[in-house]
Amino acid sequence: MDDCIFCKIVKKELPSTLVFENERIMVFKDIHPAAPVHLLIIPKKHIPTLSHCTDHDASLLGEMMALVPRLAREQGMEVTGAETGTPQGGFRVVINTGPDGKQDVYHLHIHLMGGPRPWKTPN
Ligand code: DGP
Repeated sequence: MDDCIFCKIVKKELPSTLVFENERIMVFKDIHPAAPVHLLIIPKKHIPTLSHCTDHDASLLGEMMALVPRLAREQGMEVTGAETGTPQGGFRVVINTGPDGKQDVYHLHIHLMGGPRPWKTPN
């Protein structure tokens, strides 16, 4: 998509603070962080919203989601102590979808937000 901001980031026509990249996926820092750590996980191919995904995208979506614990660990926000009843750390995973879902950029992305509270976002 010629006028898609995230496609331009994928093509390196726009700068981003890159955290991870492979043939199918990019992860970079959100330009307006809502938490101490705020990453965006995107597919390199242009998919406008989660609502446009089909069974054919299951493996790509799975790969994107499977990156979350690895990124969380690398960013120091993995959950520890849950087994002993004293959980610490953690993060939120959000996919805003469509106008009612408050999506602003129409290139599928997973928000990964975490770090010590309080954050700007409610709850
Ligand atoms: P959403 O509302 O779910 O569509 O979130 C879009 C996010 O994308 C928002 O948190 C800000 C971020 N964003 C928008 N433009 C840019 C950009 O050019 N670079 C980066 N790194 N993030 C952007």
